[in-house]
Amino acid sequence: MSVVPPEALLITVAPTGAETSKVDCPQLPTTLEELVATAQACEAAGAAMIHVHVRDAGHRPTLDLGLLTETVDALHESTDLVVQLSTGGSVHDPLDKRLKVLDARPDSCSLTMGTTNFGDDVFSNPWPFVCELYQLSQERQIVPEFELFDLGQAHALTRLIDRFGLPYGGRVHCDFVMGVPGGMPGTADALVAGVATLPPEVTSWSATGIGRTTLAVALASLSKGGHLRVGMEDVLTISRGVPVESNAQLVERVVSLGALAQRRPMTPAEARNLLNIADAVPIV
Ligand code: KMH
Ligand code: ZN
Repeated sequence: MSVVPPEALLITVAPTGAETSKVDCPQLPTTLEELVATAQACEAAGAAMIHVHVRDAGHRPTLDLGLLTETVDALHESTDLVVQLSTGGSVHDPLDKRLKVLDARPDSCSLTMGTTNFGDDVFSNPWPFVCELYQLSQERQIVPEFELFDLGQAHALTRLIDRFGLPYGGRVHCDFVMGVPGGMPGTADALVAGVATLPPEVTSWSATGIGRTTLAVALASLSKGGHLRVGMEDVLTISRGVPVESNAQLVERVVSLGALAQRRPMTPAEARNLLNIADAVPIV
């Protein structure tokens, strides 16, 4: 049982992603210094967890293990945020490199529950890969966040838990990623259907709406008692035609929405309780 009060709202920030270029969006945090500054600003604004994609010196997405480890360490040193590394990477990353992400020892890892058309690309997550990544997260004692891009993936979570048992830590936390061209739409109706499809083992869930679905999904999630993910991985405009200035601006906006719903931001320590993540231990 979670000891976190029900009114607390987990806000996860996804500040960078792997699909937007620095040239198109100079305010995207792509260097370690920019990422740390963003993380600190978002923590101050109310975020409790950070979903991290790393870029190389040319601002390109990378799964370089040295950079991932350096990033996890830097975020642990400079913030209290729960550090979640993306195992999704970019649509071009091979499966074997995505498994290696766990070697960087994050608190949490994303784990997408199936293959999705992703615009003109394919975000590949074949069932054997899902099973291998899940078992690796159990072995390495890393708490997964199950990313659900469509309803079939919510159902696949039942199959995964039936076959391999609960995740490390015993809590089952999901994130609905809605509005990807190729996945489920970013609508209240789809969110309601998704929540109804979750297996009973789920202990918490959040939602994020891509692009113009961001507000509809955030409001629907608050209505259903869910948590929220926001960030420049998911949305680049704050209103029609107006670019997002910073990730903290997006966090501040959902803190305000949460306040209207009488939900206060969860602290990072409460998020660790919710997800049953031990205090970060330094890498030796
Ligand atoms: N970049 C997307 C193809 C994740 O981080 O786990 C996949 C993604 C999901 O962002
Ligand atoms: Zn991601």
